Amino acid sequence: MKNTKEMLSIYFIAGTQDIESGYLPDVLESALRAGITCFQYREKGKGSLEHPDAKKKMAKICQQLCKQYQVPFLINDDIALALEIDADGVHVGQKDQEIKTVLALFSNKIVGLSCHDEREVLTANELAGITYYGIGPVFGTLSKADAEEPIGLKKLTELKGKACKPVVAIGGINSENVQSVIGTQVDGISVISAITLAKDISKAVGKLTQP
Ligand code: 3NM
Repeated sequence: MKNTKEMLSIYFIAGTQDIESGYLPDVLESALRAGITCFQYREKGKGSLEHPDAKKKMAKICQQLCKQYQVPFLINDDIALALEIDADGVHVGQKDQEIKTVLALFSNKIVGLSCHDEREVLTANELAGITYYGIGPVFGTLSKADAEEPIGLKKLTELKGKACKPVVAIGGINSENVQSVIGTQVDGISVISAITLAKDISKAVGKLTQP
């Protein structure tokens, strides 16, 4: 992976709860084959794996696939698991582990932080070591029960302008609206359902890249 912008260009996020029928590693492998540039294992919310051993096993299968395709493998929120299996990095939210603790533990790794407003972006700008900000939700999303209010494209543009780190947009991004999101000059887009609910994953990933 050449740089962070390249890594963020088609960033796929999923956990077993996002797969309606089928097997997460099969979905992931199709997405990897189609050209996703980053994967975040996010085992969270209704229907997610609860047993730590089951989660670790699934994480390791996904990690191995990402290695095969030379795509960074990140873990959402679960710092202990990310350290234990030596993930390429972590993504944390504002309500997860304290970001300074995370940065100390992952000094040579990828660290992503979710930001939803100007205050969060400006606070994050003061910290060294964050690799990128995840900003959203841009549009309404059905994939995160406790998502904030959608911020829309204008606010996304504003927040991108304030960010001193690369930005990946998140929330409700699909083949219909992806070009409008890319038009805000963000560094990349991240999706769950645009890939997990697609009948043809290869086509779905293609539509996220080409106008
Ligand atoms: N985080 P979809 S929105 C995981 O705003 C996540 O921080 C969000 O799923 C945030 O692509 C979101 O299906 C869900 O809308 C994104």
